[in-house]
Amino acid sequence: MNLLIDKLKVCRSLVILTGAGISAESGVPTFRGADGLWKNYRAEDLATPEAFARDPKLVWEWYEWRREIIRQAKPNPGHLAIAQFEEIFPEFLLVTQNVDGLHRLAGSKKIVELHGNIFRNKCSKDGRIYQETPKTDSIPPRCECGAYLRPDVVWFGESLSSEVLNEAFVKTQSCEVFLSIGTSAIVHPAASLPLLAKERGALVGEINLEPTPITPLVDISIRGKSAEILPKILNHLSFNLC
Ligand code: BJW
Repeated sequence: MNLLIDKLKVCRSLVILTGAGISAESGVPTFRGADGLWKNYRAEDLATPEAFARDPKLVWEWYEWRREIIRQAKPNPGHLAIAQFEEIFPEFLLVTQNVDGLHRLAGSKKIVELHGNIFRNKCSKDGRIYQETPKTDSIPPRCECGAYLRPDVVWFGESLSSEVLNEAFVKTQSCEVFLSIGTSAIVHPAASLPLLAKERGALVGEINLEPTPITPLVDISIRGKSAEILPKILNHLSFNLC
């Protein structure tokens, strides 16, 4: 961890990629692993356009269940530390795969949400965005055009917003330090970002409970809980500013 802190002390541009692990200590289940969200279902049964077409009620109810868990959750010290990093580094971008909105609640502003936001909905036919869920007996609710609404998230096989993806790639190409935090680093294109950063000469660090496919490639790998490690790193950096 000391090497990472030393590098961060002289670094002007930082990009952070987060995944479900950063929200684990807020009580939001991760996707994979023993207690993961897929444990009772296969991803293809829930997080694909085909699954929604096949069984819209099942998919909608799974998301409603997750929304209820996330509504009860609060940002943890890991989210809060990342929000502070934004104040320290002149060039900063937080790229999150999470759809839970906890980074924004923690105060992060320089953020792109690669996989959308679970609380927004969109029409499955015309793409019209609904910031809130209309009150109705229909499950899923319907758009004014009559088609079902779905959560405004990115499912397998769907393209990410090109604007959002472009910002993530541009900042990753030029950052001095890239941190991958709480992600299994298997879902693309997010998982390509640390590799790109490494290729372009950035120092790449990883904070995770377990090894991931990128562990052998990163410069610094820190094992542990992000909600414990990130505040420690922040303490060293804030002290340095005085
Ligand atoms: C802790 C911790 C603590 C726990 N502290 N750590 C290139 C190669 C191969 C395949 C592809 C490719 N390019 C595209 C694909 C296909 C596909 C893909 O990547 N498949 C892979 C599975 C192989 N990608 C796509 O389809 C993407 N679309 C796309 O690329 O379009 C163009 C295209 C299409 C088709 C073919 C080619 C090109 C879209 C991906 C959308 C992903 N969507 C989901 C659901 C979002 C909505 C929802 O929330 O329901 O996004 S899937 C799910 O996985 C979710 C997550 O954001 C994403 C990543 O998961 P994450 O965050 O890493 O969570 P976990 O659970 O996997 O890991 C948690 C980690 O935390 C673990 O490592 C723990 O150890 C750790 N941890 N507690 C620190 N306290």
